Formats: sequence, C-alpha cells, structure tokens
Amino acid sequence: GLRHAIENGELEMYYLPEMDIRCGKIIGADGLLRCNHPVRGLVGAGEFLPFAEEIGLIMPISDWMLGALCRDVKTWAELGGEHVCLSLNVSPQYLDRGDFTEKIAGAMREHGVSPKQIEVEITENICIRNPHEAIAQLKKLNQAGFSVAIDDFGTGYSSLSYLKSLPIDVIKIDQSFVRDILSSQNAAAIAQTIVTLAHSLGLTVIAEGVETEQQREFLLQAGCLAYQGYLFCKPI
Ligand code: G
Ligand code: MN
Repeated sequence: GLRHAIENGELEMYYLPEMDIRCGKIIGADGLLRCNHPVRGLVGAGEFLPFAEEIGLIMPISDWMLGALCRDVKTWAELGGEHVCLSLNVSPQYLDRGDFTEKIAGAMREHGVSPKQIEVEITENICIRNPHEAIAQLKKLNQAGFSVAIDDFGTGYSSLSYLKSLPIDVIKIDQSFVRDILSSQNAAAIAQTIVTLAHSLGLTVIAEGVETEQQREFLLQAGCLAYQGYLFCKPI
C-alpha cells in the first residue's frame, strides 16, 4: 500500500499550531505527515514511517513532504496569513543523505520560499547514530539560514554535550513530561529543568502535548514561552 501511496495521492500534510503561551497567538506549526488510506483511513506517520525506512521509501516520501510543506508555506502567505514558520519533521535517513541541505534549499528556491519560513525538526536520536555526520549536516543547514529544532527532547539517548556542539535553535519538550507534569514531581522537575537549560543556552523552548489549561499554566509559571497540543486544537 505504501508503495502506491504517493502515486495515489494518499499522503497528506496536517499542521499542529504552535502558540505563544501567554497570548495564544500562533507562531508556527508542526508539519505532520498522514497517509489517508482508502481502507484504513487516516494513518499517522509513526505507524508507517518505520516501514518506509525499511523498504527504502523514505527518500521519495520525504521529498514529497518537502514539496508539500513549501507549497503550503506559499499558500499561507498568499492568503494573507501572518509570518509563521512551518516545521518539517526529518527522518534520520533523509538527514544522512549528504545532499540534504542542497535538496531543501533547491525546493525552496523552486517554490519561492525563504529559509526563515521553514524549521527542520529532528529527534535527538539522529545525533547519536552518526554524531559527526549529523553535526556536519546541521551546520550546513544552519549556514543556509534554516533553524533547527530538537523534537521529543528528553526521551532520546543523546548526550548533553551535543547541545554544546550542535547548531540548534529550538528544543521541544517531549509530551510524556507534559502529560505527567501535574501528577509527577519528577516530570515537573524535568520539564522545569529543560526550560531553564534551554534558556541558559539561548534556545527557544516549546512544550509538546499540552492538553489542559492547568498544564499550560504550569508551563507558563516555569518560564516556557510556547506550546503546542490539543488544548488549542488537533492537527488540521
Ligand atoms: O513527533 P512529535 O513529537 O512532533 O509527535 C507529534 C504527534 O503527537 C502527532 O502525531 C500528534 O497528533 C500528537 N500530539 C500532538 N499534540 C498532542 C496532544 O496534546 N496530546 C496527544 N495525546 N497527542 C498529541
Ligand atoms: Mn514534531
């Protein structure tokens, strides 16, 4: 089914808004891939991307995502939307490809989109598979003007020392900490520490998976300035 998903037009981009935690203004959106399968319905990326990686389909699928994201950035601007940054969730295999930066820069030139309008989101684990290669790739992206976010922060295996050497701009607190923020002192302490750490490093921090007003309030008190999650809306 996956092999036919692209030709059949089953791939779709959904966007989960990212908000200023104080005023609720939309500052960006997390670009999430879905497969709208004729029988299974809407399938989340987590369910099919591992297979796509295994059978070598991650390249065409990621190429499709990149094109779709650029088109959507342009459409948003043409409709008179305020400047927001859409994030592209990049799979490790796609980043490993040596020409990633050229690829993304080429797609943006083709669609007339500026690097300021796209943020590249990677999970921490990318960094440990091949740290030297990952650092080199991220530096190239950074030099080309793209901002880079570390997704699901706190759940991977990366060493804190990567934060020192990686040219990243944004840390996204994993939703597992946010989910337990009011019921677990440990989760609360970890979330608070990530916020403090990020700010000390001069990075932006976004809390993921915020579902209740109480969680938002806690994060606001913790000094977190941005969030995403079902409290505002589901991916649209
Ligand atoms: O990879 P990343 O951590 O960005 O994963 C985003 C996934 O988490 C998406 O599939 C999205 O639908 C889901 N998600 C986003 N916000 C929430 C939330 O507030 N609650 C729950 N349960 N899931 C969420
Ligand atoms: Mn993400």
